[in-house]
Amino acid sequence: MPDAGASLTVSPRSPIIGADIHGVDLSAELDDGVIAAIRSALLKHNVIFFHGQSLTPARQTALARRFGEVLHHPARGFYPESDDGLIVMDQIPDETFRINGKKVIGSNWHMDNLFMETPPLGTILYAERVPDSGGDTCFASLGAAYDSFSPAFRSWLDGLTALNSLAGFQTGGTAEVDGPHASVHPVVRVDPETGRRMFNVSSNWTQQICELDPIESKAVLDLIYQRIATRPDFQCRFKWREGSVAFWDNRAVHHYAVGDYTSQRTMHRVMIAGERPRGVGGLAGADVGSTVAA
Ligand SMILES: O=C(O)CCC(=O)C(=O)O
Ligand SMILES: [Fe+2]
Repeated sequence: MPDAGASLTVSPRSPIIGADIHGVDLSAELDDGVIAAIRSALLKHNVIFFHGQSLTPARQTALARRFGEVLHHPARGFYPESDDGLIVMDQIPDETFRINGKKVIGSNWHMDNLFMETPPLGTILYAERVPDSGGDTCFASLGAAYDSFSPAFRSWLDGLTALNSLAGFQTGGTAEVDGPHASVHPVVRVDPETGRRMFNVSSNWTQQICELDPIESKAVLDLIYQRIATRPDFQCRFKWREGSVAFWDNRAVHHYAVGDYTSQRTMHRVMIAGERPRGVGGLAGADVGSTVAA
């Protein structure tokens, strides 16, 4: 039987972010060499796209498990999850592109679950049904955004940590959460495999830079978020078809689910567990406590 990934090719979308992967059937049992090639494409391009796939929930979670443990969402009531950890996001926004008055899930620049002590390594999203038009997902490189600042500013940021918490997370009710609601992480994370430095803050979770007062913290965070959100050269935008798969490195990108559609969009989502983020010189939130400057 031919190997389901023997003819795998990686086509970068730009030198900065995103690549399309062809020649692999994700529903098949893939050998270690193919998984290693996918993993290395993910680390290099930060988000990778597959096309024309056919994934049952069991196959999708089996695929995720080749890259790490499946991560159950710690906030109960986010979305019903299968025992395997897969959720089905079924969304039809109204003509104002909102669902029950709230923004479409993920329609802001963000990382997933940064409030956790060990935020997800990545997320695998599979399109079961796509809207007639709209509903793209955008991705922005946190490494490119970091690199674009001056050396002096970067080295100052390298020594900072931030408090990330679930506060403000919209669960539609009182959030019951397994594990801590908040974690302190370095503002700049170093990828242990590539050595790449990248921002590790996200407006939906990051409350404050611990070493700064609230006004300073807001100004610095806004500057970082603005750089991530407003530079198309650090971004790519994915147009979904039925059977498309996006696999993003949640440590390396912000993503934005554009909520501009009014017909059904059904996505299957699995998160992969990650490790505690480490910063420059091994800086870790656990080493600095969780107090913030008043
Ligand atoms: O629906 C999408 O395109 C992505 C939504 C999102 O933010 C997520 O699944 O983490
Ligand atoms: Fe997300």
